[in-house]
Amino acid sequence: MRIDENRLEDANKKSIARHNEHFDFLAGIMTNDGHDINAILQKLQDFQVAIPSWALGAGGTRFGRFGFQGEPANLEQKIDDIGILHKLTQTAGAVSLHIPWDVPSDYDAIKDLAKSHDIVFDAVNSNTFQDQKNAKESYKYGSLSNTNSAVREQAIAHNVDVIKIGDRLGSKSLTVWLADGTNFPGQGNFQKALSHTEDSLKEIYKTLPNDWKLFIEYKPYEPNFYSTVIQDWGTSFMLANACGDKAYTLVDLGHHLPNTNIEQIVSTLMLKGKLGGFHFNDSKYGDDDLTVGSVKPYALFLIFNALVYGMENNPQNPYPAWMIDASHNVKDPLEDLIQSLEAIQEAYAKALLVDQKALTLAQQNHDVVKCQEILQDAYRTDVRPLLEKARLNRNGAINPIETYRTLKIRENLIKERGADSVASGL
Ligand code: PSV
Ligand code: MN
Ligand code: MN
Repeated sequence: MRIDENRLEDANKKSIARHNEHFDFLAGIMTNDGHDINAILQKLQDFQVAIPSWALGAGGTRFGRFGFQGEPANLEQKIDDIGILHKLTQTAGAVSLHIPWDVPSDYDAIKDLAKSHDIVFDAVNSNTFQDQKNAKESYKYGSLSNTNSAVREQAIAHNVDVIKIGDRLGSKSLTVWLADGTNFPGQGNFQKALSHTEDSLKEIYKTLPNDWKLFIEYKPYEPNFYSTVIQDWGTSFMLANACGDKAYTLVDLGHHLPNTNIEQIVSTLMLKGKLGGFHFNDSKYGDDDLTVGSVKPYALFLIFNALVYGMENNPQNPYPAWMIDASHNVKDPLEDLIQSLEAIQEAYAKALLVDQKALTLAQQNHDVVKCQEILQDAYRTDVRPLLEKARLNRNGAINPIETYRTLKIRENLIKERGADSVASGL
C-alpha cells in the first residue's frame, strides 16, 4: 500500500497551527543565539538512514516469536513498508539487504519499485552465521575464521556473490558481521582464527569494485560466549588496515560491553579516517537491539556530538553509512522504526546546536563547568519543532506516529496481506 498524499496533507493540516507556534518560538531563540536555522534544517533533511530488510517483521528471542499481523511476506512488501516509513518521516531513503534472505527475483522490477519510493540500496549484508539449505560446508565452528579451508572458501565465495548482487542493485558497500568465535576456553586458537579471518577478508576485498567499501563489524560476544574473533573496534580497525583503503570499521551501538565510551571510539576512528558504517539501536545490557534513544538518549547525543565534530573536521573520513539495526518483539515494527528515526534526528539536531567555538574556548581555558553547560544547553533544547519543519519541507508528516495511526496503516496492511503473513527471511 501507499500513503495517499491528500490524506497526509489533511493530517498535517490538523497539526500545522501548533507546529507553527512551536517552530516560531524555537526559531526566535535559535536566531538570537546565532544559529543558522536553514543550514540546520538542510542538514536534517539530507540525513537519510537505511532500514534493514530484516527489521520490518517481528524479531523475537530464543524463547519465542510473537508475530505482528500484516508483516511483509516478500522483498517487494518490505520495500513498500520502507516506502511508508520514508513517506512519513522523510529520513528513511535507503534499504540494506541481507543475503540470502532477500535476494531479488527480478532486479529491474525491484529497482523500479525502490525508485518509486525514493529509496536507494545501501550496504548489502552477507550471512555466514547460518547454514543454508543444501550448503556443502557448515558454519557451526566458524566461517571466515574456520580451521577448515573448504569452509572458509565457501564463506568467501558467498561474500563475493553478495557483492555481485549488491552491484546489480546500485549498492556501494558490503557489511561483514561474523558470528565466528568460541564458546569455551581452549576450543580454538586465537591467533589462527584471526589470521584466517584476515586472509579471508583480503580475498573478499580483492573482488570489491573500485567504488565500493568493505565494512567490518565487531561484537564482543554472542552467539559465542567465550570469544568472538572480531571482538572490538581495535580488531576491526586492524583488519580494515590490513585489507586496504576501501575497508572500514563499522560501529554498531549494541556491540559494546556496558559503559564503553562509544563517542571516544567514534572520534578515534574518524580521526584515522576509518569509520565507514554505523548501526543505530539502544540497549540496557548487551546487543538488545531496542528502539534508538529509548534507554540512553544522552549517550546517543554525546555520540552524535562526536559524529558531527568528525563530519565537520575530518575530511579524511568518508561520509558514514547510517543504518538502524533494531529488533521488534512487542511493538509494531513500523511504529518502532518511526520512533528510532525520530530519536536519531533528535540527537543529530541537538548535536548540531552545540556551540563548537565556545566549547573549544572553554576546553582551552580548562573551564570544565562551562564545557558541560555548553553540551547540556544543546541537549536540553526541545528540537522537535525543527524535526517537524524538516519533514514538512520534504512533504512528510508533522507527526509520523500519529499520522500512521490516523491513516490506519497497520489495519490496511493487515487487510491487504492478511493477519497471518510472516516476514520473509525469519
Ligand atoms: C547480530 O549481532 C547483528 O545484529 C549484527 O549487528 C549485524 O549487523 C546484523 O545482525 C545483521 O547481520
Ligand atoms: Mn549490526
Ligand atoms: Mn547486532
